[in-house]
Amino acid sequence: MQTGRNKMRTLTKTLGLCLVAAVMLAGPVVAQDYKAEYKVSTIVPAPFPWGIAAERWVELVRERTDGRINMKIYPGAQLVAGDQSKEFTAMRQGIIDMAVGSTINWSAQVPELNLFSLPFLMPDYEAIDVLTEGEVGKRLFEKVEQRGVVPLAWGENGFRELTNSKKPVRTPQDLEGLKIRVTGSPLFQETFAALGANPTQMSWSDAVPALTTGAVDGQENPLPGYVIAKLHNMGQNHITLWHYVADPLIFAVNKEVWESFTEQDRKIVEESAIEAAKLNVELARKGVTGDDMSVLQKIESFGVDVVQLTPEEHQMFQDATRPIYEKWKKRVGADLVEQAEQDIAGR
Ligand code: X2X
Repeated sequence: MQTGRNKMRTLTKTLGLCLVAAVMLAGPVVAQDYKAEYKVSTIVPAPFPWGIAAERWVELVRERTDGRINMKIYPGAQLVAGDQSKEFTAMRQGIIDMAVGSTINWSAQVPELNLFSLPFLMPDYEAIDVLTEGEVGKRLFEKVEQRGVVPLAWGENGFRELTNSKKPVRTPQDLEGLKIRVTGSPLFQETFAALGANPTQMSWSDAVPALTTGAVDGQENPLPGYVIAKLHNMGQNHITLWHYVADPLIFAVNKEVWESFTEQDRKIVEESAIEAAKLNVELARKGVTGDDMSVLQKIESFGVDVVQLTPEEHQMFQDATRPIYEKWKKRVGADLVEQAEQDIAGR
C-alpha cells in the first residue's frame, strides 16, 4: 500500500512527465505564440519595386527563421478593401501584421510623414537619402512608433512625375482645369488646387479604372510604376518631369506582433527588412538615374511626350505652391521641416 506521501510523489512525477510530453508535442517553446501566418500589406505587387522588395523581405525571414515566421503578402490594399488610407490604422489594430507602406498613405495617422509631400522640398535623390538616413528619418520613426507601429527600414516608391492624357504641361497654366487623381492627405488636393488643376482624391484601385475610362485626365506616380502599370495604354501620353515630391516606403510591424517575437527573431526580421529596403531603393532608381535612363527611354519609345522643364518653368511650379508649403510646414512641425531644410542644404 502507498502512503499518502508516496502517492503524492507518484502524482507529482506523473504530472511532470505529462508536462514534458505536452511541451514536446507542442514543438519548440519559442514558436508557441507565433501565428501560422503573418499578413503583410502592400499597395502594388511585384514586378513593381515595392512588391519585389516585400517578397524579398518575406523570403529572407522565412529562410533565416527556418519557417518559424511565415509571412504572406496581400497586395492591392486588399486587407482594407482597397482603401490604402486605412492601412496604418489596420496595422495598429492588428488586422494587418506587417506592411511595406507609403508615407503618403500613412500621413493621415502620422501627420509628420507629410514632410515628404511638401512640394519641392527634395530636389534630388541625395536629398531623400539625407532625410531618411539622418536625424529626420530617426525622428519620423519615433513618431510612427508613438502611434503603435514598429518601423524597421526605409524603402522607396520614388519621385512622382505628372502624367495626363490631354496636353504637354510646362507651366501651372497648362494644368488649368485638368482633372488629376491624387491620394493621401489634403496637402495633395491643396497643392493641385494651387496649380489651377481640378484634383480628385481616390485610391490606386479606383484610379486604374478612372484612368482607363478617362474619368480623370491625369495622375502622379514614379516612372517605373508608369511602365509596369502600362499607363501609356490608358491614354497617359504626356509626362512632365518635375520631381515635385517623392514617397519613401516604410517596412513596419504591428507592435504586439513585434513583442511576441524572441529577440533573435526580431533581429532577423529587422535585418531582413533593411536588406529588402536596400533592394527596394536600388530598383526604384533603376532606369531613372545616372547613366541608366532605360525606363525613361522605354517610355519615350512608346511615343509618349516627355516634358523636361527649364529652370524658369520649374520655378513657376515652386512659386505657385509655396503658400501650401508654408501652411503645411506648420502642420508637419516647423522644427522638423527646418531640420530637413538644413540637412538638404548641407548635403
Ligand atoms: O496610390 C498611389 O499613387 C501609390 C500606389 O503610389 C501609393 O500607394 C502612394
